[in-house]
Parts: sequence; structure tokens; C-alpha cells
Amino acid sequence: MTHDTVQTAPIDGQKPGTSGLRKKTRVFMQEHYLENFVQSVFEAIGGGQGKTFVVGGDGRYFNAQAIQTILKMAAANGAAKVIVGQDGILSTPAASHLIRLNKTDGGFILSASHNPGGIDEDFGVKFNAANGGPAPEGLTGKMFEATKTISEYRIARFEDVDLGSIGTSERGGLTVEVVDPVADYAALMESLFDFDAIRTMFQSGFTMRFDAMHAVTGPYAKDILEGRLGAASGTVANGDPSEDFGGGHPDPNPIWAKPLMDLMMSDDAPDLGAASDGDGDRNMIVGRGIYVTPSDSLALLAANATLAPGYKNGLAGVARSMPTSGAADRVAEKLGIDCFETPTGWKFFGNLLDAGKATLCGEESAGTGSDHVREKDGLWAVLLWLNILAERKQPVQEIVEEHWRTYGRNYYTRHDFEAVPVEKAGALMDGIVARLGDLEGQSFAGLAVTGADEFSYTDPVDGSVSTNQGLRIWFEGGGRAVLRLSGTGTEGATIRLYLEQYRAPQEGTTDPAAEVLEPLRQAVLELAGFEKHVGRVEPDVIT
Ligand code: VG1
Ligand code: CO
Repeated sequence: MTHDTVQTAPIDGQKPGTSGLRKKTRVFMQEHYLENFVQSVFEAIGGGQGKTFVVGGDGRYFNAQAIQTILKMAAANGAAKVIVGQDGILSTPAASHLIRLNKTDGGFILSASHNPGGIDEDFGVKFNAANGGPAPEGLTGKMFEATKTISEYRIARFEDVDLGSIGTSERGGLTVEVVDPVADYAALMESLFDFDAIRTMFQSGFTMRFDAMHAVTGPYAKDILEGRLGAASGTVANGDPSEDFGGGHPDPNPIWAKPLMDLMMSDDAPDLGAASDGDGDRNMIVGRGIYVTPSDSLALLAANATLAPGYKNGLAGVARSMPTSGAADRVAEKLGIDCFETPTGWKFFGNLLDAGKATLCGEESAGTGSDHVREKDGLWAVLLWLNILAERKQPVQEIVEEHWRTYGRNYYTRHDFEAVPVEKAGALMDGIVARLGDLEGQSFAGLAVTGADEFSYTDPVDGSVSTNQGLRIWFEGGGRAVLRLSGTGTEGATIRLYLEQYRAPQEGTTDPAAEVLEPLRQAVLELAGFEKHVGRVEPDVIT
């Protein structure tokens, strides 16, 4: 068995973004590209000697090949063992669980999440630390530094490992254990939720459609929903992971999961609709005739979590990313628990979860999760919803509207302007930053600004500071706009504009969101100068 040391040189742009390193697949397939990054990860964590890692991905194009490369590099870097999902498949939350369950030193998750897959689409690599969570900023910073000085990487030369059969083998001093990607995860879900109650609900005629979007959650959802919980066969749609996700965007929102939305708004709608993304960490929840925004879903789950056995003792606290609406804050206030506001990206929840300060976390981008793993978890959110529905025995719409009547409603929408030339997006953002101090008191499209800042976060656990995490602008009447640049795109820049308007119960909670948010939208379009900088005011995607 030979372990080669290969000469290489730094490659520009290997800076991990919101969620790992994400590039066009062809970029990843270039000579040394993946290898440089993986070696830099080993350097950043102090080497691989004697360590154990988890490796798996969402099954997209290049997944299997990249796993073989990582196995060979792990061997050459002295790792003792790698645990791999069968056929290279592991959802992000399942990988997080395996890292924790087996007390490993971390894991490589191969995914570009909700971005499309295929040779002409996107690929990505994320490294999760020993707590099961995404590498924190300090660590991703070290990885990036290592990519800038790298001169060689280590790789073993051995035949590809058969990932199709479960079992343990040995290559070049490395033990490779191929495991069932679903079993341990499903057992974890069974420990958190009342599967008997959910099974009884399905037996009594409750219907559901789960759109796995041709992505990684299919096998998990089939095993758990149709297998263990007895949902009708066919409940899981698009359940076989494909290399290009059936040619679609595996992004669970009303735009990319339109067939599910159409069904849920029709007379044939089942009781619950749900979908998840490429790597299984996001979720979409739709009731018959009602889409539940992820921000509302977080608040609803927080308000009802004690109905599930795993959370019966209550929540230590909740946390949400800054652009996520304040709906969860109102629930936390009523429960008398803390609500933390973090920058975008799950890595910022890790310390709060590890320290026991937060039990539930969520993001407006359809990510919800808890302290059961250190990632957001799509199927977990669906199961918590099912558990709540089994206990409350009310339609989703009734539960949501009751929640609004109790807490008021945070009307919410996100507008994405995609593939904007990087300089133009930068100019728009810089233009606001330059005026931040003067905005208060000025009016735009008839709405006065009451405050504006650039969000910085000081981690309450380790004191680390993250600056430049998005622009916040508050308007009279309680409206809030947030602008930030996406850190997961692979083409140009994506400007995300988040709009939120709170209305108290007596002010009306069932008006169309677009109508309620229109004055705010007009004000921020004018303030930011979208027409001038981007040449348009209509976004590509509205969620
Ligand atoms: C987006 C979302 C963010 C999420 C991230 C990773 O980031 O806004 O909330 O954590 O994707 O999710 P950005 O920087 O593009 O806004 V996933 O499902 O890609 O792991
Ligand atoms: Co994802």
C-alpha cells in the first residue's frame, strides 16, 4: 500500500461560506481541487492521525467519487477509521447524529444542499466537528488559511472501497465501516416522538404527502413514515435520490415545491404536506389550504413542543437566525425562556446547543432543529408536527390561526435577487452602509425609518464576535427589513431581502401577506436603490 505525497499549489477562492465550500461541480472536479480543500481541513483540525470520521453525502453527481478520494486521503493522513453511509448516502442530520453517537472526531458531508446537482450544477463539502455541528467560524477560517499556503497533500493509492455492502473492511491501515444510513437516525426519532400516537392517527385516516424532491430524505422518509408509522404507501413522493434531483432544485419552498403546493391548495389536499431539501436538513410544512412560513413553524413548534415525549420537560431556550421573524420571540417571552438571535447559518447555534442554552433553533430558510443533533433536521420537524397534530387533533390551519390569535402574526416574506453581478450587489449594500447613521428619521415611499444597523453577534458562550452579518432597517409601524448577501450561491451574488411586519391579534392576522408587506417593500426598494443598482425591483424567487 503506497501513500503518495502529491505536490500542489494554492487554488483561489476556497473560502467556506454559510455552509461549507460550495462551487460548480466542474470546479470541484478540477485536478487537486477537492484534494487541496480536504488536506486543508486536516491541517485545520491538527491532522488526521488516529482519528475517526463520518463521511457521506446527498447522492448528487460526484458524491461517490469524492467519497473515495476522502477515504484515500483519510488513510494517508493516518486516520484510524471512517464510517460511511451505504452507497455514500447520509443526510446532513443523520451524519451529525452518527458523529455524536460514535463519538468521532468529525465528519465530511458532501452536499450543496438546496442547490441543483449534476455535472453542470453545484457540489459542496462541509466539515462538521466532533459535536456534530458545522465547523464554527474559527475553524473555517483556519481551513481557508491552509488553502492559501498548501504545497502538498497526502493520498493513499488503493482500489475503490465497495460502498454498496454494509460491513467493515481495511484499507491502507484505515478501517472503513459501511453502515445503514437510516437505522440509527430512525431510532433517534423514535426516542423523541410518540410513534404510537402518530401511527394511530394514520390508522384513523390521516393523510399526508411528503415530497422528498428526488433527494436524500427519500429513504429516511419511506422507512419512518411508510414503514414505522404506517402512512399509506405512496405518501412519500419522489423518494429515490437521483444524481441531479430529477433536474430540479431540491429546495422546499412554494416555488420549487410547486406541485406539492398546488396539491395542498386543491380540493384533493391531504391533511399535511411536507418537503425537504437536497441534504435533508430543511423542511417545508403545508396544511390543507395554508402554507406555514418557516418562521411561524419555529414559533408553533416552540409553543407546542411539550406535546412530544422528547420535549415534555420544556425548553431551555430558543434561538433563531437574525433574518428569521420574531414570532418565536413572542413564544419564548410567554414561556419565560431566552430567545437568542444569531447570524445566518447553523454553525452559530452550536455553542448555544452544546451549552444547554437553547433546545429549539430555526431559520427563515426552512431550517428547524433541536439539541438532538447539531444540524437542522427536515424530517425531525415533520415528525414533531405530526406528533403535535396527533395530540391536538385539529387541522393545521386551525392551529396556525389560533396561534396568531394568541400571539399576533409576524407577516413575513423573503425576496431573492439572484445572479446579480458581484460589483452591483456590493454597490447596493455599500450604498446603504455608507448612509446607515443618517437613515433614522428619513422617509422612503412614505415610511419613516426608526433605526438601522449592521448586525454583529457576540457568541454568549465563547465571546467570539462575528461582524457584517446583514443590514437591519426598522420602520415606523414596527416593520423591519433585512438585507444580506447569500453565502451559498455559486454564480454572481444573490441579494436576499427579508420583510417583516408584526400585527397584534386585534389588528388582523389573516390578511394576504403580500398586501400587508407592500408599503415596507416599496420603502426598502427606494431606500436601497434596487432600480439604480440592480436594474430591477422584481426578485427571482419569493418565499
Ligand atoms: C442559506 C440560508 C441559511 C442556511 C444556509 C445553509 O444561506 O439563508 O439560512 O443556513 O443557506 O442551508 P445563504 O448564505 O445563502 O443565505 V443548507 O440547507 O444549504 O445547508
Ligand atoms: Co440543506
